[in-house]
Amino acid sequence: MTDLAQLQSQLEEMSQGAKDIISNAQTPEQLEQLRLDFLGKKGKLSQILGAMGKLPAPDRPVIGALANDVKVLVQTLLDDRKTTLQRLEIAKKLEAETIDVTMPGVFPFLQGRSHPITATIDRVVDILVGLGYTVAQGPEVETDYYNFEALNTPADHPARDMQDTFYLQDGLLLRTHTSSVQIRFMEQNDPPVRIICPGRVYRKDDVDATHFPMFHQVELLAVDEGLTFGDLKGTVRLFVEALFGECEVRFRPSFFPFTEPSAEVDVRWKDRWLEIGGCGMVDPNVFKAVGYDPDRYSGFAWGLGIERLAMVLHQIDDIRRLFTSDLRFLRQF
Ligand code: FA5
Repeated sequence: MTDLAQLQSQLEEMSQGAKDIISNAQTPEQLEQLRLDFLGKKGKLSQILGAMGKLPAPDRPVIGALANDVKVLVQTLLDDRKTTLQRLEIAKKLEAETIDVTMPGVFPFLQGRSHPITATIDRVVDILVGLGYTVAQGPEVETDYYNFEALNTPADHPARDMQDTFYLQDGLLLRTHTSSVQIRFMEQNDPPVRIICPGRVYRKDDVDATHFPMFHQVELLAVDEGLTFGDLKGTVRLFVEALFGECEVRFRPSFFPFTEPSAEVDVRWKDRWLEIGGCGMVDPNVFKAVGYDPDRYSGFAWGLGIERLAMVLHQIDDIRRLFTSDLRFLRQF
């Protein structure tokens, strides 16, 4: 005999039981099984509703309403538990897949590095900026005026033969030295001057162990009242020692049209002297070309060959090695 109270208590029991069982389900599969057990065609709720037909007609809506409440409750419990299980799953995955970005990579990463010429320029610039110089730049395609004329080297001057020039069209040329930047800077700036100009230069030189048709120089120019050759020598020595450490330096009297007196700077390397650059006191004619008063100002300048510095620094016996892109060579630096 089925009566109202019996079905009511069965529904109560079902909703109580569902709360415990569903909140303990551990997998989506278990949840699906519970859904079938409670709400499926042959599930508990169907069985209870099946018995409803035997109730007196006025009691049926009471059970119908209660059964509906239980159905909604069970469905809500199933949905909530499903969401909880999904969250737990994600948290578990995140923990398992945590990436330690500080771990070294599995593959040997190929690490880039500076070319020895670039690295040498960087070191040279660092040292000279440390001495108070600032970097100035100029074009590699120059006019005859900036490369020669304003540097006290007119067209018929025999010193033009010292630097065999690549001429371009329309009176242009590839600068043969960074000294052209001296003129460009002084034209635009009043003294005092303390600049360096690292850059590429070009000459029709025959290639050998110490010469290449394209190479790098770093120009230095200081202009002020009262600068002397002693200041120039001191600066060269300070620079060479900062770059190479203890090392023998020699000043050889020389000639440049734009400096007077002039000297070549040699560094002792592998039991022989290697010329690293030229230097001297700025010629008064150069000051006149840029509108500086030569009676008031004096200055010194140098142009050092970067490749030669790199050769001494790294014991490189042939300049061509710096330009052949041989990785076996480059990977040593
Ligand atoms: C000059 O170029 C002058 N402008 C330097 C200078 C500047 C003197 C300011 C006075 C005042 P020189 O031609 O000697 O000088 O070249 C300077 C340095 O460039 C050389 O000592 C050498 O280290 C380097 N050099 C010259 N020709 C080559 C070449 N073909 N390949 C590699 N390095 C070179």
